[in-house]
Amino acid sequence: MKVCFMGLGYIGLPTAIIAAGSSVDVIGVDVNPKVVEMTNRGVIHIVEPGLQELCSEVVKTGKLKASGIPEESDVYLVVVPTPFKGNHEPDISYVEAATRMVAPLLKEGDLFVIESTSPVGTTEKMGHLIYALRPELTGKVFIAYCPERVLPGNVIYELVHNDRVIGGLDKESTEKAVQFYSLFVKGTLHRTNARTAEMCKLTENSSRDVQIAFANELSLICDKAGINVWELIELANKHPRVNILQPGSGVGGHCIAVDPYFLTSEFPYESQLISKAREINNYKAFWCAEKIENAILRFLLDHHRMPIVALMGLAFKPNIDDLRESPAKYIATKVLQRSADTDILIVEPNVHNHPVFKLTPYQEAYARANIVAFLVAHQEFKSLPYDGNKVILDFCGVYK
Ligand code: SAJ
Repeated sequence: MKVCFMGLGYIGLPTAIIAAGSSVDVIGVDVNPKVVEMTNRGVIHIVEPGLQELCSEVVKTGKLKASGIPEESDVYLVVVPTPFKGNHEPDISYVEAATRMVAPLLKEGDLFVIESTSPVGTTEKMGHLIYALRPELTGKVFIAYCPERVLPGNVIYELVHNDRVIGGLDKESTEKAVQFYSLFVKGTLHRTNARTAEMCKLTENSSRDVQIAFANELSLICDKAGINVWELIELANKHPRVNILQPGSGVGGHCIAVDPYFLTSEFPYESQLISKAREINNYKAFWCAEKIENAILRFLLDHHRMPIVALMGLAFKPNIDDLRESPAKYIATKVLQRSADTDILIVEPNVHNHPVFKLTPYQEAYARANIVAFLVAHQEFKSLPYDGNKVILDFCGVYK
């Protein structure tokens, strides 16, 4: 069996590698020539624990090849980004472009699956597009939606062990997709229809966003009330039916900070809570930036000189190199703009070079700074000894 992955990004690449480790031959397609070239050398272009070793292996054995254009296969998986445009409306143009690329290659009995997070109804739309482009195949291709659910940083384990929700445009498509995923997924494969599967993905991420917003709201209340929010949450979570998440510098990444808008843009009147959670989580990053700027002013008033400030972390969450929709990046940009006359050291241990930010090693930045703002709870930071002579703004519980 040959499988064509459209997209070799944070989800497409690991899934292609895991699939290639099972009994199938994989062709991975990406529009970025650098990604194609690196993958063909067996080198991964993302940071993900354990993935490099697996990639070298499947490229060496010839089970995974990369290319800029798709090849005729038996299964096609669309794993491209779905960002939003303008007014937080989902942009499915990459999904559509990938569908248009594979349509000419499809033959009777092939399986076409969308994994990209998509607004409800996208799989139906792509089904119509395929049959408009290839009318002779109408009803003869199996078409399904199966959202990915893996957590960056733990992708290899979760790709194999997480349960999956699989929804076909018809029962036969669901069954065909279940057969395919059972080649490399050990978790349970739950059958449904395409619309429910699409909605399920949006529900999962919106649910997490709402829960994090609650933790972030508590952190704002606690800051005003002079209460340690980390201790508070730990104590409240001792209740058998309470399970509060952790506050941080905001919510980032390409999933949780994006997917709820797929619901709020389409169902604006019905999604009041989801919409408010987005507002709170966005506001938290703004609030952190204000706190840092206030600390700089306070230092200036107290010491009659500008402080050295260390901003610790740029990634959207701990122990990864992914800066997409990162609240820490937003905070750093804002503080740099507003405090141009201050010596600001930017730290991100998981990134070597950044085109915009000049990066400083974390130990050096911590040692030199008068004000240290922890924006991401990277593992490395936890080994830094707490220095009471510095102003420490611990937004993400490094020292909790
Ligand atoms: N965060 C907090 N407090 C927490 C947990 C997370 O502030 O207690 C922040 C993180 O720092 C980060 C953001 O939330 O900025 C999102 O991080 P995350 O770890 O919650 O989620 P992602 O974006 O890495 O992955 C999510 C996962 N979805 C759910 O947990 C419901 C993952 O399973 C999905 O596959 C992924 O989105 C996706 O691709 O949709």
